[in-house]
Amino acid sequence: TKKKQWSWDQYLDEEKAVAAPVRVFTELQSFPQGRNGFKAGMLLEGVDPLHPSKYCVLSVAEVIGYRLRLHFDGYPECYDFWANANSPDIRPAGWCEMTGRKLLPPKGYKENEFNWAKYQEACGAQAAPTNLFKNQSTEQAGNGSLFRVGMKLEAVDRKNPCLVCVASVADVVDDRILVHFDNWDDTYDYWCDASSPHIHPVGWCRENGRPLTAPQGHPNPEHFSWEEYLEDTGSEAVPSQAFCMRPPHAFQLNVKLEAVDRRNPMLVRVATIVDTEDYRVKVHFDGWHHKFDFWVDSDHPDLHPAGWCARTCHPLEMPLRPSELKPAANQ
Ligand code: MLY
Repeated sequence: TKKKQWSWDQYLDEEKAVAAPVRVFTELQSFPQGRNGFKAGMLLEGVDPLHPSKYCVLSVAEVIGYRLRLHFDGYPECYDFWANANSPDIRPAGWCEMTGRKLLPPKGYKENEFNWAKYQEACGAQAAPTNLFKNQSTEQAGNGSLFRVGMKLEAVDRKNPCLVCVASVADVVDDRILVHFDNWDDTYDYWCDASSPHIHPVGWCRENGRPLTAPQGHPNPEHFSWEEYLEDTGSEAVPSQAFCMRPPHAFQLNVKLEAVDRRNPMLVRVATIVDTEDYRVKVHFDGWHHKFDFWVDSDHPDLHPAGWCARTCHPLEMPLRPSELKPAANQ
């Protein structure tokens, strides 16, 4: 059967809906300037999404439009993940060594045995040329520079968002910091910039009448004192001028956009904002059951303006039509 070509214009017309305007998206969500120059097989370094404190040896497994499937060399494919070509989480081969960071080598290699030149030769693969990395700002943008590794702050645990916890700056790269929760493993860590609504200066909870979650194993968590803790750990608080919380996002209810499908992240789907909070939006995939709706930070790099897929040569999964709704297929 002949299928009419799907178009955003026609769809918005039919649905009497509007697309979220480009200005409500961040730069990393919006239409990219250049092309995705990465090619399958290229080697690079990047942050492990499940352990954000670790930089690992990665290779490009697949390129679709402006997106990349990245593979941990030597590890099973089930750990592969998707990133945009302008992701600040990826770096050229050699970046860790140059910046004094630890690099997790491919499985089977010892940390001190790994050598990029030999590795490229051994696997007959090339490092991704540095000019492909569009993300890396060369300067520490504004307030980012006041953050120093080891300084303390109060931060939302994004896996347990009702908790504001004692945290440290674990790393600083360009204008981003790595937030680490004291005495917890790195699976709760996240990268953010000085404008993040999730980070606050020492004393914020007390000033705002909110409970502060002490470090794991703290002897007296109910009576945590920053003064004592800073003293005992020989650390400083991040200066309060470092924080510059951004204003709430400007997504309106019912606007349409393109969003990565969390259950199958190689797919980008037609979506609608069905609920909003100051810094989060609830995404619904058009034509799909509401049980697949999810809350996400409004600046998440998997949200894009309508037309992003067309512009970046990425397939767009169009909405299911009522006639296509098969109970087994979408439930
Ligand atoms: N129920 C979770 C809570 C962990 C909170 C960790 N944050 C504070 C970094 C657990 O005990 O595993």
